[in-house]
Amino acid sequence: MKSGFVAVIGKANAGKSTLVNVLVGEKVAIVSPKPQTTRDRILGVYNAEGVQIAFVDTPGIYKSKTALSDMMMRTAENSAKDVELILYVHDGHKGVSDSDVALMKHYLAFKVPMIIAYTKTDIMPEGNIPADVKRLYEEGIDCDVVPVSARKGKNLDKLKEAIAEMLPEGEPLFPEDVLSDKSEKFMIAEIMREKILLRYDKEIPHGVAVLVNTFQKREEGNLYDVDLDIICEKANHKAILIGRQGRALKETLSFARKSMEEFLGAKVFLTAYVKVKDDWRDKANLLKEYGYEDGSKSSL
Ligand SMILES: Nc1nc2c(ncn2[C@@H]2O[C@H](COP(=O)(O)OP(=O)(O)OP(=O)(O)O)[C@@H](O)[C@H]2O)c(=O)[nH]1
Ligand SMILES: [Mg+2]
Repeated sequence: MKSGFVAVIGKANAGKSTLVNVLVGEKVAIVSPKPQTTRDRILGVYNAEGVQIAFVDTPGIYKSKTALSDMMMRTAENSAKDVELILYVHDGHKGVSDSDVALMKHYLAFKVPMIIAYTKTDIMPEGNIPADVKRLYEEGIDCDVVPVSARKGKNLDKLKEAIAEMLPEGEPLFPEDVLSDKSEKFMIAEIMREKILLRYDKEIPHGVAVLVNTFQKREEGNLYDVDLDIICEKANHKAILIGRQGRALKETLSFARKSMEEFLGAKVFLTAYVKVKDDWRDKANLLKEYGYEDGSKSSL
């Protein structure tokens, strides 16, 4: 069979996690309209007759100046090494800029086979696609460009075929029932972070980490107890997160709980506390405590 690791790389907010989720057919990574949503390397496995594709979703490339961002950039960079293929995700509706070309060339220089998924074609004039593809070829970017829409599910079979074709013959890398390398507890923390990314603006969601203290199924009834800390980096962020009379937090927790219940297929009893850890994003010991460490495929 065809099998291999595929690093999913691209600028922040390009649509990498959305694409991985639809390709795998399950939500393995959270998604939001804000850049820097994904902070970890996340495995998502696609299985079909004669093919297994182990997608490695990564944090998007983004210029920012915290130790957390630096670590995220290293994670993306390391994930692109030691894989069978790089799937470079480009947000087609933004056109093609010089920085896109430079980044694509940077990854081509890894000497790993590469395919470009030119995504979000549902929100752009179709006529722009040939011109952009031509520009890429003229720039010397000599690899397959596959226009897709993750949102509308367009051309995904073609993309999977193009990927499978470039993978080597080999044994499956994971048993068929393994879809991700992340635990339910990890996804619970991520769902909380996703709802915070959707609800709050500016630096607030980027300065949040979620630490799950309790994740336990009760012996009776289909019910989980979840207790977590929402860590923010400034006292004024805490006030905004909680909101007047606690309303903002209550609403956000309610959205998160519903989403957790859907994910677990069970009732969730959710309690949460907002805590301040000054500038945790720049403190190595706290980054580690909250689970942010350099990731590469070899740690899968
Ligand atoms: N219209 C449209 N929107 C999309 C598509 N794919 C993703 N999006 C949207 O683009 C935004 C970013 O999507 P993500 O999947 O979180 O992007 P990402 O590349 O993983 O972002 P980071 O994790 O921050 O690097 C979200 O609002 C998605 O709903 C698509 O095919 N069409
Ligand atoms: Mg992402």
